[in-house]
Parts: sequence; structure tokens; C-alpha cells
Amino acid sequence: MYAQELAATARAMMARGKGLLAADESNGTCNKRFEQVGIPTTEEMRRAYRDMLLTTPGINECLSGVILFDETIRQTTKSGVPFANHLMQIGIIPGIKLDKGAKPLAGHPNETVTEGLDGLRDRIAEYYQMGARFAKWRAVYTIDGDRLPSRSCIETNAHALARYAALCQEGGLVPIVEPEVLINGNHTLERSYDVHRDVLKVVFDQLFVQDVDFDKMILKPSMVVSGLECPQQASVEDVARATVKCLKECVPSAVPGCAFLSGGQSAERATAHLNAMNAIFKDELPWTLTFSYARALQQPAMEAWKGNDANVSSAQQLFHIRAKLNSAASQGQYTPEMETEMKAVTV
Ligand code: 5MM
Repeated sequence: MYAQELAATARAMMARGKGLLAADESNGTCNKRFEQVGIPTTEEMRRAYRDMLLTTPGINECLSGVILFDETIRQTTKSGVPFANHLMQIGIIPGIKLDKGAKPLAGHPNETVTEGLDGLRDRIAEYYQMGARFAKWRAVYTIDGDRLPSRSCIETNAHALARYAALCQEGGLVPIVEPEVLINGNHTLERSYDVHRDVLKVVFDQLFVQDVDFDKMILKPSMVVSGLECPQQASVEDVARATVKCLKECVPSAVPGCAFLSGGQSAERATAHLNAMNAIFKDELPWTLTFSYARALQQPAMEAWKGNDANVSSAQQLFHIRAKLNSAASQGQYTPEMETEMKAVTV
């Protein structure tokens, strides 16, 4: 029923030089980030923060879509416009987080399965009415030596991701499929590669089994990086090469694009990695490679804002610069020298 609309939306999400903002932190995660910078953890502060981000002048030149949380899609800008309508008015596609979070996986200590399938068809219909045209569901995989992730974690999450994606396509939302292999741990780049490969193979197998159309979805993968505590950190170029090699092995060319999560990398590193992939593999990639960052786009702006109206303009400038740098990286045109604009912003 929605075939043409879904394919058009997926292509629009992957428009050249644009990426996605993940602003879909659940209240728990958002409050945790607010506490770290001393912002009061109230509903109005979360609204004001999203207002600051989403009314940043010129942001529509860098963003094709924004992923919202349930609370936010029901809120309005300071001038009373529902956030989803505001985004549509400035040419940005509103999206919605559909998962209900990663919950302990029975029988598998330290592993999770993402929940939220019950009642999903009805929730999709409601969000479509509210203006959402794409959605997101995040599965989480921990690397621990050769032991984790378990087969059970990989298969259970792939099954849920595919069920979510099939329901989205039935209800008119383009599914963003997000299997996040966590950066935490002392694993090597090679181990990260193997885990990403195992995870992505099973995810695409399940998407195929459950008849998900590859040209009407977006993949949101983690990058193949060394674990944060690994003594030998891979170079930017090694990360770019390992990540693209893995995607080429696992991701069908019918998928319009991959929009990476930042996963706890520094903002600069996340931009440099994305840039290297696009610079090295220019013209050799069957899909668009762009960003769908939360922390790597928002962190400098959140720290500058501090919940204070007087800081809105500086915070917006920092957010806009980060978005422009990643827009450049999505075209392989970023250089570290471009970071100097960030330093010139006074708070
Ligand atoms: C915004 O963070 C999302 C997770 O939120 P909850 O844990 O509150 O559900 C997360 O899915 C995010 O969209 C992606 O992981 C990308 O965020 P990063 O910070 O990794 O770029």
C-alpha cells in the first residue's frame, strides 16, 4: 500500500550531503546526560533542549531527518507548533523511536534483547497520523572475549529487528534497523570485525525471511573500531577500511544507505571515520554512507546550553557546525582544520 512512498522517503533520508539527528533519547538517558552537565531533569527542560536543537537556523541544509522520542513528538516548539509539524515545515522528515529499550535476555547474563513488539501495529498507525515517516529500533550486542555476543543474543535480536521492520513497512514507516555492537571492552579491530559480520549476516537473513523490502529501509550500524580499552587503537584509515569491507560483505546493494551511530566515539573521531570511508571509497559504494549521531552531534551544544536561555545562540552555533562538519564528511570533504570554527564560538 505504501510502496512508492516508502521508497521515496528512504531515498530522501539519504539525500546527498545530509544525515540524521538521533534526538530520541528516552527520558532516562536524556536525564542522565542532563545530570552530567547540571541541567534540571524536567519535562519542560527536555522540551526546551529539543526546541533549541530543532529550531537551529540552517539545520535543514545538513539534516534530512530527526528521530524523536514519544514525549517529544507530543510536544511543541516555544511558539506552539508540534515538533513533527515544525520539522516538516523546514523540509526535515520526522521519525520516531519505536523500541521500548534493551532488557535482560533470559538465561544470558550481561546480554539484552530489545522489547517493544506488543501493540506495535497500533503505535505505528498513531505515529503515522502524527506525521512520522520513518522509525528506529536499536538492538545491542556486547563483545566479551570469544564468549559474547552469544548466538542466542544475535538470533533473538535479529528476529525482533525484522518483525519491527516488517510492521513498519506495512504501516508506512521506513524502518531504520540499528544493530549496535558496543565499543566498550578491550577487543581488537579484528574481533570487532568478526562480530559485526556475524551480527549483520543474521540480521539480513532475518530481514529476508520476513519479507522486508531492502530498498525501503535504512541500516544504522556501528563502525568497526577497536574496543575503548584495547591497548592498540586502530587508525582512522583502518577503521574506515574494516567498516566498509564488512558492510560490503553483508549489506545488499538494494539498501539505499547506512547511517552510522557514533556509539561513544568523540565527536571529532566519528566525523573523521565517516569522512575516511567516503573519501577512500568514493564512487565504489553501492549505498550512501552518512550519519545518524546522537552524542557526536549534540554533546558540544548540550554542554554550552546548560539549560540557560542566554546560551541558546552559542549552543545552536555549535550544533550547526557539528552538523556541517558531518555533512562534509558524508561527501568525503572534511578536513581536521575545519574544526577551528568550533573553537571560535564563545559561550
Ligand atoms: C539517543 O540515544 C539512543 C538510545 O537511547 P535510549 O538508550 O534512551 O533508548 C540511541 O539509540 C541512539 O539513537 C544511537 O545509539 C546513536 O546514538 P550515538 O550517541 O551512539 O550516536
